Amino acid sequence: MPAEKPPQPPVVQPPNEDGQGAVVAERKTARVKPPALYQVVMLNDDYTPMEFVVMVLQELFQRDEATATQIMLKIHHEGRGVCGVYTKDVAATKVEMVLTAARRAGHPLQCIMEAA
Ligand code: TYC
Repeated sequence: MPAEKPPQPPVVQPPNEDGQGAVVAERKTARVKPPALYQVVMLNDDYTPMEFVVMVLQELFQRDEATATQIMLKIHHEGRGVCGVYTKDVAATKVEMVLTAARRAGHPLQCIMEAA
């Protein structure tokens, strides 16, 4: 990633003698970029039980049961599906938590993150 430019000081002209008429020029460019976003994507396999996937979507991605079931069925039919979109660190933590829960339960469930 290229080095970020140092923050620019505001362009401020001090007020006149009488304290009136200060001029503040607005910056042409915004100083902070919105954070990059990543989607957490779950992949289909033939062995992980549907109920386990629905449970993971409810507990780790705060989906209600109907939405979790819809997402699970989309993955089941299309091979992959988006569980949620997060900043980089949050997405990485979600992936790790899914994989940890799946391995503990003995399921081969796969989960990845990719730039949104
Ligand atoms: N295909 C699995 C089954 O038939 C269910 C499943 C859905 C597995 C989504 C993984 O990410 C997944 N039991």
